Order: sequence, then structure tokens, then C-alpha cells
Amino acid sequence: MRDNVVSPVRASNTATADSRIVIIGAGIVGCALADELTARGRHDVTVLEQGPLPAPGGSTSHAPGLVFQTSPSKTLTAFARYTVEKFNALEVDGLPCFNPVGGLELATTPERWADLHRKAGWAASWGVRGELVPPARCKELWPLIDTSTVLGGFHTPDDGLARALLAARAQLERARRRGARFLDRHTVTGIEQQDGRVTAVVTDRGTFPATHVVSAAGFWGPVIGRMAGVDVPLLPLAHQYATTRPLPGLKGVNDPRTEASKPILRHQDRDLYFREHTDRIGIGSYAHRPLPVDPFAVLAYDEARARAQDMPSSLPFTAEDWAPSWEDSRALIPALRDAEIETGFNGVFSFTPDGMPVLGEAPELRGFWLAEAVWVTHSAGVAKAVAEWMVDGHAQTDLHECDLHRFEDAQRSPAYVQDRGARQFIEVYDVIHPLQPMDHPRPLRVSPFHARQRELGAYFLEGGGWERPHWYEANAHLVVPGGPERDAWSARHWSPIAAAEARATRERVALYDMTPLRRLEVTGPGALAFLQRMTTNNVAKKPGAVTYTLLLDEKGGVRSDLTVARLAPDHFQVGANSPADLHWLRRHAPADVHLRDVTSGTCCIGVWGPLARDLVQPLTRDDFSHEGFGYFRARRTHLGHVPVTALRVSYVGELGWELYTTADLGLRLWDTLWEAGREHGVIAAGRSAFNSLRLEKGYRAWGQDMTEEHTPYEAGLGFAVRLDRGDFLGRAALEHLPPPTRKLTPLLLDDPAAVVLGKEPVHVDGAPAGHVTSAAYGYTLGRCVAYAWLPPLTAGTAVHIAYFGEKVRATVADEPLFDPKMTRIRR
Ligand code: FAD
Ligand code: THG
Repeated sequence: MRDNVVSPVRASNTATADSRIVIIGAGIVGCALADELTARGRHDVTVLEQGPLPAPGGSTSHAPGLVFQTSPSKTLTAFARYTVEKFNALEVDGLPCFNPVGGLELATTPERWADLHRKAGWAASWGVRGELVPPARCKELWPLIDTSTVLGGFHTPDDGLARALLAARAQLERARRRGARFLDRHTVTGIEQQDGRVTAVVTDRGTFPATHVVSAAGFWGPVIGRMAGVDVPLLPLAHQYATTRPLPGLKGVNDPRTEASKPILRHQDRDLYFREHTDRIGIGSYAHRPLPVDPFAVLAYDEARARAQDMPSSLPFTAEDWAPSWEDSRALIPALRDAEIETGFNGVFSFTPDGMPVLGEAPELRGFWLAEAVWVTHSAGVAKAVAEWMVDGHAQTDLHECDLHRFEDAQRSPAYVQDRGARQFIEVYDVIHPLQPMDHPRPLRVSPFHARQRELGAYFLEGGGWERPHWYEANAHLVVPGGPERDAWSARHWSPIAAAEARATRERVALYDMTPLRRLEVTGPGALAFLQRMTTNNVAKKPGAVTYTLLLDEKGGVRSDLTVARLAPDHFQVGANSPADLHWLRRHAPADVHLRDVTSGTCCIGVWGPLARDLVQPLTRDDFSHEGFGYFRARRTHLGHVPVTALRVSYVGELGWELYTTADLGLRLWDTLWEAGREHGVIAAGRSAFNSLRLEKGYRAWGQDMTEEHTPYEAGLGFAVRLDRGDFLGRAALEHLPPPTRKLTPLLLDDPAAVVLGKEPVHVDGAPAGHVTSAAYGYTLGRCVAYAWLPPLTAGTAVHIAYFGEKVRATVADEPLFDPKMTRIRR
């Protein structure tokens, strides 16, 4: 990841029937993975576990097993749905592995109650059954709670309790019947490698040759990672869980075989959750201070201390941290006022910088995979996806939010992982706005224009570690009063100044800091053939051409969308999306191609608007007229003192250029453009306006609007696919596609004052039919624009979007919504 030179490895690396696969760890993840791999005909699977089976002592050994399926992440929700479906069908000795008691989340504050409406939207978007219910219904579902402070609840009948150890055992036994070996009391002490490939796993009881190794070591991931030379970005933290003595009110209520009959319960306003253990209540708390644990200091399982409380992942209960949670529990469940805690412990599990799992093959070592930071809730879904990925080279589910490669270099330092992991713990039950930035460590990455942006009163949010201006207070005087009022939620991290910046871009000219836009340099004698083979469009054009093109996976799913600028015969500049793009290209690159991520050492300003040419032309002797410098062309030039690479590309749909230079000259470039722009009324504009303008133009944002789950045709990107020019990765799959059953569909909200923000369910004929991907107010159109995945619909179809439980009316539109004839760009 740090090394910018192309790695020599390029062959396909999928796990075949002959592969020798070693899994480290027999917790819920290791067992599920052995099951999913052997189900796919990979029988040479050895699972090495330091502890004794069937309860080896990791996080799984005492997870209370609450499975709430709904999450803002579509992928995590899909993982949870698969886990529920799988566990519902598993049993051991007649005992079921899942008890579908349902889930109930309570709101005791207006903010939480609003958030539960939003959550009900995600559930509808991702296909989980759920219903918002009044306090009386909460009381029916959980008679022991005092509902006097409850405003309402979200009831999800298909959620419930996983029996984590039992489910691990059921999957272990099935895998064993298919040939997998499970060796307990084997402590992994080393990973052997040769020529950048993993070759064996060393234990205290012998060495196990391997072609593929998966670390499913839970919170010990960083320890195993170090053996392999891989930084594993997770932080183990302890979390308090306690069980009461038997409660008289629960006597004889629950069958000891299934342990519970009432829904699993969340009281997130107090960072608490609850479940029944036959006649006792179990209580988990996230209310306490973060209690980080050094995984290098956690001892392996010690059988001499083999009581449940002494498992390595179970630390002594710190009573002083518990007191407020106990108070809050007794306030909610008055029956606890006469009760006592019988047992309690501080249980350890993993947190990552963004709360998502870390999955995938490590960039540092081929054949070494990670399946870490996974909850019981998502375990079976993760295992299925990782097994597909290892066997087929790609998963059926979009994994970009879970991919180890999503992290920037600056996000893999131990200090960052520590800071962010602890923060995730604190925020785990908080109501989080989709734009809410982290507050620490900031600023981490800044563009060379940062000082100027601060002078202009930039309102910074954060992305990929970058400080990104969303609008500039300096533009406040451009605001025209009287725009539509926003509700409190959509008004967060938003300002009417964005409207003024959007208008200035459409009417005059604006500078956008595009530095965070990922830039790769692809050079070498094989560069052209390589890009032709990896992408869908034709990039074999004369130097000076820019091409919009796609990266597909083998099944024809969109891995990314790129701009490829041919700067010289063997020199390309690629505008890309996630860090995973670099790794994907690097993985496939032959020896005569060199790949370098040049993002950090360079910077970019987008100069866009009808006066962009008037601003730039006087700064250079080169011809920047439409004839001299056409649309989607690139050239090197000088603007004043600054050497730049100029691309005539505009994600906001206006005349103009992306101007690139090295970081040292960035400030000079900004100042040069600023000076030259004065007479044209130039402004600096932020992401908020940018996002509005790009949606008016219908330009997709990869990862948000489309992912690997979608084909180019479904995503409306068929224009970037050239089936008439030889082979490329994913082409074969495109030739055998059935007609699309869903399309990325532009919607315009009917009410000019209405807004939605993304991920809301869309109803057609009254039934949920899809979900919103991106949305933003289109200031030029005077309507909110939303893109949504929906069955093919004709323009004019009326739909509605559920926004915090409100029905917002919208109409299917024709795209692009703005300037369909491209008269503003091509002139
Ligand atoms: P583990 O179960 O920890 O398995 C990893 C295994 O790797 C261990 O058995 C370990 O012994 C083995 N190992 C490590 N190092 C080595 C080595 N060097 N050699 C050989 N073997 C090694 N999740 C939910 O979904 N719902 C909940 O309600 C829930 N509540 C929780 C409450 C508590 C108190 C705790 C602690 C966790 C809770 N979790 C919950 C989280 C959940 O338990 C974990 O995320 C999950 O069990 C992790 O599974 P795993 O297989 O990745 O890790
Ligand atoms: N600039 C550059 N590279 C990029 C982006 C960018 N790479 C990643 C991401 N953004 C790619 N996304 C787009 C989306 C649309 C366009 C450019 C990059 C675009 N499309 C025109 C259209 O659809 O009409 C032109 C397409 C064509 O002529 O083929 O401009 O922002 N450098």
C-alpha cells in the first residue's frame, strides 16, 4: 500500500479445489467461513484455534447474540439478513440456533423518535420487516418496561437472538463432514511467505503449508497481521455486560431451551440493550468510557482458568463504570429496583475507524486474507461474501464499505485506528447525521489551498481524511433571501450559501478544490494495452484525449468509473474513486506497466462556469478556445508561473477545466486564478453546491449511486461501454445479461420546498419498490433531485419517497435534467 511501484504479481489468485486453505480462529467467523468454503467445493480447509473447542474463548464464546438487522449500510443489512436466514435453519441436538423473538428499539427523546423513522426507512429500503409502534404497543411487547418516558418504538419481528456458540458448532460440524479439519489448542505463532505469497502457517504444534490463509482471529487480528507484515486497522475495546439474579416477574415465563420470548430491546438514548436469559435479564452498556485493550497483551486461553469469566476475551467487571447504566436500567425496568446483578464482565471485541468490518486480501501479502471486526449479526453473510470472493474473485454483494483497501495510508496508522476506534465506541448508539464529520484527528489531510479556504470562512467537512469545504461564509452576501425553509435534520451541515455558490457557478465562474479526487499515473510500454484490457471504453486515442470509462469485475459489475487522460503515448493520468481502484489495477498490471497514486503530491482546482474561459485564457499563450482546446481534451500548459495539466472536464456541467499541478505550486495556482478572476466575479465554491450541480447533470457518484452490484446498463452508463473494440475485463459477462429489471432512475420532487437526503425507500403504487441513492436540492431546477434504484418506469410516473415517515411526492424524470443538449459545456 505504501510502495508506489507496481507489484510483480498478476495471475488470478482465486481459491481452487486444489488450494490449501488455512483459517486462523474458530470463532463464529472462522466456523462460518469453513462452512461456506466447503459448500463451494473447497475441501482442503484447516481451521487452527488456540483455545479448546467448542468454546475457544474469543468474543463469540460469550456474545449475548442480539441480532438487530437494520443498519444504514445496505451491505451490512444484507449480511444480517443472510445470517438470520441461515441460523433459522440450523440446530444442534434439537436446539435451534436462532430465536426470532423480534427486536424493539425505544425512543425517549424527540431526536431518537425521528431517527427511528429514518431507521424504518432503511428497513423498508433494504427489505427488513418493521413497524413504528406507539408506547402502548411497546408495553405489550415488553410488559416490564415503564413507558412513561417512551415516545414510541421500532418493532422488527424477524430480528432475534443468535446462539453464537451453537451456531458456530453447527457450521463447524457441517464443514467437518465435508472434509474440513478443526485443530484446537494450536496457537499460531508465525506466517511464512515467499516472493510476496503466503506459504505456510506456523503453530506451537507444527507448520501447516497453505496457498490461502484467512485471519478470522477476531480482536487478535493485529497480532496475526503483524506476523504477516500487515497492518490490521482494528481496535479491541471492552464492553460491559451483566446479568441479574432471577426476577420474580420472569418466573416460569420463558422456556429454558430457548431462553427468551420478548423482543431484544434497545434503549439507545441511554446506550443500553437488554435480553432475557430465562428468568434473568442481561444488560449490555456502551455508556462507559472507552476501555481499549492491547491485543498483544491478551493471553491465549488458559485451561487452568477455564471458567467462562476467565476467558481471554472476558476481563474483570469494573463496577465503577457500571453504576450509571444500572440506574438507567432500573428507571426503564422498575422490576430491577429490587434486583441485583449476579454476574458481570468486560467483554472484548473489535472496533474499526468507521465501524465496518475489514475484509479482503491484504495488499502486502498475496494469499493472506482478513475477515475481522465482524459481529455475530453479520457473521454468516460476511463468510458467504468472503468465500465467494476467494472462490469466484468477486462477491455477489457490494463490499466496498468493508474492503480493507478502503483505507487511505493515513488511516492505517495505529494512532488513527486508536482514535477512531474509540470514537466509534462512543458513537455506537448516537444519532449520526450522514454528513457528520469526525472531530478528531482533524485536520489530517489538507490541500495546498487550505489557508485561503480558511480566510474565506470555509465550513469544512471531512472525507477520506481530507478537509473539504462545503461552502464559504465569504459568499454569504450572495444569498438571495426567500429560499425554501429546511427541516432541522436536512438543515444540518447545510447553508443557503450553497444555493448562491451553485448560482454563481451557473452564471459566472467558481473555483472548486478537487484535490481529494484520486489521481493515478499509469506509464510504461504496456500502459495502453493494459488500460484497454481493464476498462470498457476505447482509450486508444491520440495523446491529448480524455475518455470516460469503467472498471468492471468479471461478472460485469461496475467497480469504478474513471477518466483516462492520454498525456503522451505511454503516459496516462487516471481520475479514479476509492483507494481500492489502485489495488485492483495493480493486481492486474503486467511488469511493463507502472502505477503510481499521485494524489497526495499534487492538487487540483476545477474552474467552472460560463466565464471560465475569460478567466483562464489571459493567463496562457496556449489557445483555450473551443476549437483550440476541445471538450474532453487534455494538455500541459503554464498559467502564469505555474505548470499545469489542464483537462477540459466538468463534473458540474459547465464550461471549464480541471487544473492540476504539484502540491508545492498549489497556493500559487489558487492565487493566480483568484487574481485573474476578480474582474469576473469569481468565487470559491464548496461540495454542497458541487453535489447539487452534478445531480442536475445526472453524473453518478460511484459507491453511492452504483457499485459492483450493478451493470453499466442498469446504471445508465452503457454509453461508456464499447463492445466493438476487443476484449476487456467483464465483457464476456455483459454479452449474456438478461434485460435489466432495475434502473438508476432520476426523480424530481413535486413540492419545491421538499428535500430528501439519500437511502430513503421509494414507493410505487403504494408499495416499496426501491431506494434513493443520492439526493440534493437542484438550485437551478428549483426542485430536489433524487436518484433511485427502481424497476424500469416511464418518465412522468408518480412515486413517493418516505422521508422520516412522511410521504414526499416525486415524479420520474427524463435525464439529464439540466442542459440535455450540452450547450453550456461544448462551446
Ligand atoms: P472470536 O470469536 O474472537 O474468534 C477468534 C478466534 O481466534 C478465537 O477463538 C481465538 O482464540 C482465535 N485466535 C486468536 N489468535 C489466535 C492464534 N494466534 N492462534 C490460533 N487461534 C487464535 N455481536 C453481535 O452481533 N450481537 C451482540 O449482541 C453482541 N454482543 C456482544 C457482547 C459482548 C460482551 C462482546 C464481547 C461481544 C459482543 N458482540 C456481539 C460481538 C461479537 O461477539 C464478535 O464480534 C464476534 O463474536 C467475533 O467473532 P470472531 O469469530 O471474529 O472472533
Ligand atoms: N474528474 C476526473 N476524473 C474523475 C472524476 C472527475 N474520475 C472519477 C469520477 N469523477 C468519474 N465520474 C465522472 C462522471 C461524469 C463525467 C466525468 C467523470 C462526465 N461525463 C460526461 C457525460 O456523461 O456527459 C461526458 C462523458 C463522455 O463524454 O464520455 O463528464 O470529476 N478527472
